[in-house]
Amino acid sequence: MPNLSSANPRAAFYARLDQQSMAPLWESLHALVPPRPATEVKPSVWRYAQMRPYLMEAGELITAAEAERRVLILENEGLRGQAAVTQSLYAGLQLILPGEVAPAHRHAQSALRLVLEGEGAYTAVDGERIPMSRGDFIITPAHTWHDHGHDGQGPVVWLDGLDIPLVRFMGAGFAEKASDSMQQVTKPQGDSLARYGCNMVPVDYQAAPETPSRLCHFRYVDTRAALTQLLRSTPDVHTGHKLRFVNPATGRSPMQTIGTYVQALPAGFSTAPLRSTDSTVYCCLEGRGLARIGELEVAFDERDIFVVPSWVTVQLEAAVECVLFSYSDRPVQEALGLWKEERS
Ligand code: 1HN
Repeated sequence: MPNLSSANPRAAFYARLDQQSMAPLWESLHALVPPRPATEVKPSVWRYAQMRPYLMEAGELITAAEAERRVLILENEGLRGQAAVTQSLYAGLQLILPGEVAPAHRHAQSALRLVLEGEGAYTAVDGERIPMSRGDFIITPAHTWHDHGHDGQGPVVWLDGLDIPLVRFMGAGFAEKASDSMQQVTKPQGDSLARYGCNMVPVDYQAAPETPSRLCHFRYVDTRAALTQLLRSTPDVHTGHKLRFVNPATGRSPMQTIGTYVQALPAGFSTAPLRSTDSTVYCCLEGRGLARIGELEVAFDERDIFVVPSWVTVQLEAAVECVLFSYSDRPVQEALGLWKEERS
């Protein structure tokens, strides 16, 4: 490797190159094309019990309307200041209190909301109010109008997952506020679930492969019923009982940029070591256990969130029966021919 301190003519040359906004590739070639993924993302965990008081404090300091979205961002320690939980994805905890409205807007970024606590809130997506129950997962695909409200009692908290770093990287972000803070309700509650979420679609509906899902509500009652049934069969050695959510009209990911998954692990079950190129955000919906993420051992409990970076080996141990939700950029990597995994 060229050494700057012992090669002054080179150092002087580099300084002159720098003035021209140029740089010598040979100084960074191996870092640019590492032999294996070398991500800045760090294995990490956010414990719900620790985060919740801060969220409630935010609830006393600012209204949802003033904040537009009252969210505490979960920043990966390897990516501080970038609003990034992995290199491509964002995570945050959002709080809405009774009577509040988070005003209608839309943007190029796609979002998911995984409901962690409380009842009675809703997300309105393209004119339909979707009620939020614990464990439900609601999506607002790119450019769909959405607002949140809360007609019930007590705080409601959810995990927001967005593709903010990815869209920023692409320089493709647009956003727009609606003139009215709440969308006109144009569809009865349950409409999209009936049309797109019951093994049927409207008779003349044809979805192109890249079409985002018209089903935006993935109810935990349905997810849990499927997992309860699967728990009667033999789990996969590496993943337990793991399913991916789909756009029922295409069989593809509900959003093109964010893949969403759920897995059940029987009590006492340990998964065999696995690594993949998609850094993944996990949220424990039920149970508790231990995640071995590379060198780090993370004890997780209900509602805790942890990150497994790209190409870092993960092993999950369920102390009791567990349900884990997760999201990653796997569909993007697959579309680009980049995704790889290794099972040992
Ligand atoms: C957003 O629109 C929401 O709609 C949540 O609830 C978090 C973070 C960054 C940009 C837009 C929401 C967001 C966001």
